[in-house]
Amino acid sequence: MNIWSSLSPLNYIYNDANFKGYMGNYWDNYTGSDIDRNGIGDIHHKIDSENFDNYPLIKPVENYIVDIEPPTIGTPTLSPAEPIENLNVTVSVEVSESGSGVKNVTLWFRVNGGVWQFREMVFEEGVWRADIPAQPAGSIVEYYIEAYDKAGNKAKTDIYSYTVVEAAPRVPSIYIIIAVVALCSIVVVYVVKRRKH
Ligand SMILES: [Ca+2]
Ligand SMILES: [Ca+2]
Repeated sequence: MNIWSSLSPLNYIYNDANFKGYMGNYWDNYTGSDIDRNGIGDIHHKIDSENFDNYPLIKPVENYIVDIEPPTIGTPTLSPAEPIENLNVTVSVEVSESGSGVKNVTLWFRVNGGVWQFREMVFEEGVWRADIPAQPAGSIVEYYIEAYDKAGNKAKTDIYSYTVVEAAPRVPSIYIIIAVVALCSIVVVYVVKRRKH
């Protein structure tokens, strides 16, 4: 007896919906129906007295997209590269996909070991982006990225982390103005004094 269908369940798209299941062959003399509309005949197809296809395709193969490869997620980058207190951090990442196409990319993060939260990433200028909200200095932020293709294959990165640093202390502008004025006065006095000699 031969095997007439896939050895394991496959992710596939049929009529714009995704399914997971065993897939057989297309037989133009198959007489069964497809009540549950998954593209697979609801009863087996009898090939001869010894051979059956338990998962006959209800339509020719070109009506199915089989995709068993999950998307590939690149290494994410942060902006700013060194996260500072009170500033959102934008996470950007490239995702490549063959087969059914990317369905969604999600950024998961947690702060100081708290509850995992997520943001849906948005595709713009060739990369997927989402923001991690601003955190106080010293916070440890862990994050990872998850991507699904349209056939339901899932990819996930390692967990990355960063520690939020303090913003550099800024000199209030009034002190800069005073310093500049003071410096100019010294120069003026010096020049005037030299001319008197
Ligand atoms: Ca069916
Ligand atoms: Ca794929």
